[in-house]
Amino acid sequence: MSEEQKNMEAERSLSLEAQFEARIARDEKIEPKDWMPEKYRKTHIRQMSQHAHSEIVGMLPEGNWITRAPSLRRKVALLAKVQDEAGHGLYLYSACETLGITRDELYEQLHTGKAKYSSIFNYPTVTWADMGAIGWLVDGAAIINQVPLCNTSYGPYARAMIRVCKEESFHQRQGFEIMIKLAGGSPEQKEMAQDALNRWWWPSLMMLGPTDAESVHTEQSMKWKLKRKSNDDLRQQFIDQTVPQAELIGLTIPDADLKWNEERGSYDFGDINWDEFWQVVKGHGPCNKERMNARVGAWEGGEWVRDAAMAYAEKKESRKNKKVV
Ligand code: BYC
Repeated sequence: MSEEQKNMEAERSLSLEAQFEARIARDEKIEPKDWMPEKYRKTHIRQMSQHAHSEIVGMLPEGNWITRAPSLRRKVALLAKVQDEAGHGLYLYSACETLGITRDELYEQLHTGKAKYSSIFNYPTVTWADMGAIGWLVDGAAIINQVPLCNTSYGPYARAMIRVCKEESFHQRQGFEIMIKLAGGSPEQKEMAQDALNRWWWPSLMMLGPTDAESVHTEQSMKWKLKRKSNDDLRQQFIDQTVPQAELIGLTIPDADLKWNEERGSYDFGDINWDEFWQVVKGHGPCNKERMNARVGAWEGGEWVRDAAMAYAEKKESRKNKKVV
């Protein structure tokens, strides 16, 4: 390319970038075939694939309890919730594919540890009350994070989020209902609910990401309207919404420093153990190995199904071609 051509190319992409920024400023949706900066494309693949992987890995801790749900009604609701999560993962993988990455590449990134998934799913589910706590707290935090994403700038992500949020809201209610029942039950049941709240509270706060001061992507993602609220704002909103719910059902949030701040109109809360968070993110949480083994095992175990489907498709195609000749 000559120097002149290079300059023309740079000028063209500058004006494309200016047009792109103007569209973002006007709150227009960016669609898959529209021009977009390479960094916008990459950061969307990063966040959306992390989200998709979280949904798929997130099925594991709850899948653990489907066969042990205490009644048929509970089993049906939990089964439906876990199936919804598979669906969310699939919409999100499809949305990622519109940005020019293949499903196989996305899986490969998860299986080799190159792509992250939410820290929260690396904790064990040891009692039935954990199903309540996950629905109430984890899905509760997810809704707070995801409702603003219905308004994100990338069209396929924003549209996927509308349905995801409706389903998350059912998940949150099924979890809270389990907690209401346990908290109002026998002393042993109430203790089980309190124990689950004690174990899931802090990881749920961490799930919303590092503090704004530590968050490397927030500034740019907010500019591109990929993120509509910062991690700290979402965390505060989650706390303010959840504390009264715990009070309503007679459970205690495990934070001695939690206190209503009249001036700010929200709760002050204690220090989050960010060392624990980063340990979990780096792969050293209580269940990271177990989760990855389950996903990689499912991928390897399903190889023969994929091979058979491909062989069948090829056979069908070659028969069709023979008929045409
Ligand atoms: N876990 O600059 P930051 C669900 C990483 S699924 C692990 O603040 P960003 C559900 C972050 O990726 C819930 N890693 O990042 C499913 C970055 O590392 P990289 C999942 C985390 O993107 C089943 C680094 O830390 N929801 O709801 O601006 C059952 C610096 O962070 C985490 C979504 O994925 C974490 N918790 O903000 C029930 C929603 N937090 O990538 C429920 C969409 C941060 O540079 N995602 N990191 O290597 C988001 O909204 C944002 O990506 C986050 C992080 C708020 C999570």
